[in-house]
Amino acid sequence: MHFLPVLLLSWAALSAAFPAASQEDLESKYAKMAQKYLERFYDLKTTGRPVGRNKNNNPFVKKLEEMQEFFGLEVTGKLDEKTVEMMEKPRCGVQDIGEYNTVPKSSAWQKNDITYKIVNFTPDMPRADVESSIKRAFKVWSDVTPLTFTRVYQGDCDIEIQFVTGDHKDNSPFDGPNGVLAHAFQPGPNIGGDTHFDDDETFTKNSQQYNLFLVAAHEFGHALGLHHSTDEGALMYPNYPNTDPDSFRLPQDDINGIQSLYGKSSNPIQPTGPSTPTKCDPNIAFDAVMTLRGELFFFVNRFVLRINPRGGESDLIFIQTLWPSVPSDIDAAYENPLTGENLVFKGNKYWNLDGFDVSQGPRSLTKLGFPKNVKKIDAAVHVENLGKTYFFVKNKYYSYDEDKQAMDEGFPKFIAKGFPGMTPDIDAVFYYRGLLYFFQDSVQYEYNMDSKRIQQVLRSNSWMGC
Ligand SMILES: [Ca+2]
Ligand SMILES: [Ca+2]
Ligand SMILES: [Ca+2]
Ligand SMILES: [Zn+2]
Ligand SMILES: [Zn+2]
Repeated sequence: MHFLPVLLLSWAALSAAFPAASQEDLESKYAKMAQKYLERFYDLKTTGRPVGRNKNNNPFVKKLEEMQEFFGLEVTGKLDEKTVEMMEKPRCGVQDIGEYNTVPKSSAWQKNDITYKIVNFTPDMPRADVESSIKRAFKVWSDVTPLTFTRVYQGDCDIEIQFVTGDHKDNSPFDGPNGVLAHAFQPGPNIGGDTHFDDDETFTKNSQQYNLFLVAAHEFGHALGLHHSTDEGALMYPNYPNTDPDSFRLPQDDINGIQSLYGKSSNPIQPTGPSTPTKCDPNIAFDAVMTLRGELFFFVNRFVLRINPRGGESDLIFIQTLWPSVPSDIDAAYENPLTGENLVFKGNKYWNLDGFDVSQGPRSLTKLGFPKNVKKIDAAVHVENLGKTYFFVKNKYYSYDEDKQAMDEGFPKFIAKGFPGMTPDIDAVFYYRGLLYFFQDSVQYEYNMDSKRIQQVLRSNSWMGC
């Protein structure tokens, strides 16, 4: 069985590419790809018959719905655009369902000291980089458990690490570039724990795809007994993560998973990890909020919640997916509709965005006229009808004139003077339809600039349609 890598094309692009093809032709094209995906990852039995999608009790539809549910997509039982897009993402070769083969659910090693062997190397990277990536990937797990990992060079070991291509005699052939990146076996004797990387991929030690450390850390989760997680921020989510490998921290979902198998770390201070934000969490707080071409972007740690304020549709996306060079945990962001640019801030640096491109940066805050002692700003907003951008820093604010491209004289001023009713330490602010929306922890203030007062106190997630 060969899983063909599928190009990332939207429906529109495909229609343009094949103007003569009917919609049914296109759907059947995807149906074949989807059939293979579901056979591979959702244990759909091969029928050999063409796929009918609209019948009741159709195993294909059942499995498709299971897949949509796993990924948090709308469960339609149909091959819609979002489902096809999800299926085209590079991912791990292990199935997304708990019970499979003869391996019992959540098996774990019956010991804490695990041995591994690097059987061969990839030509993509210097050996030393492969070794350090593998070592760091094991450390991710040993940091949060009593587990230890010792490399052996010969004889028996628990986890054999290999770079292979195509059919490599374990009934799970690899598929050439993209598609499946690697797979690993549950703990157990012989092939148990073994981890295989598809060497038709290009592995790297930087943020280019595919970072070996990130892929290995995920696979070792399987080699230690973890299944896939539906938490899209988790390391054990099936798809390749769009996250900066250098600043990687093991998410809390994975910490909870591995500790349920092996117990807590012996470290006196228990490690914790980032949690994936849920938009309807009543306590959600935001790092920054901005408008961008009619949509709202709420930044939370590694993520941005993208909201259509009219349609109520929302998407949780890694910041890095949209703007690869913009870091996590940003401080502030705003849109300047005059220039069509957005600026995002972290520490004493900022980046210029042109839609979904990073057009410039990082540059230093002093470029905007901030004094050197301003090391970071809390929040920023552009007020269209005044042509001013306000920057909030602790209990004060600065006013920047976008026409003159200079700070206004006489600033900073106290927030309490310019925005009566507002208190220091603003988390985030944005401007929408003539009003300002300030955020402090889980509270949002709708502020009228003309009457200089708070019109409404709202939950921070009032825009999320919860
Ligand atoms: Ca083994
Ligand atoms: Ca592959
Ligand atoms: Ca902030
Ligand atoms: Zn996996
Ligand atoms: Zn294999």
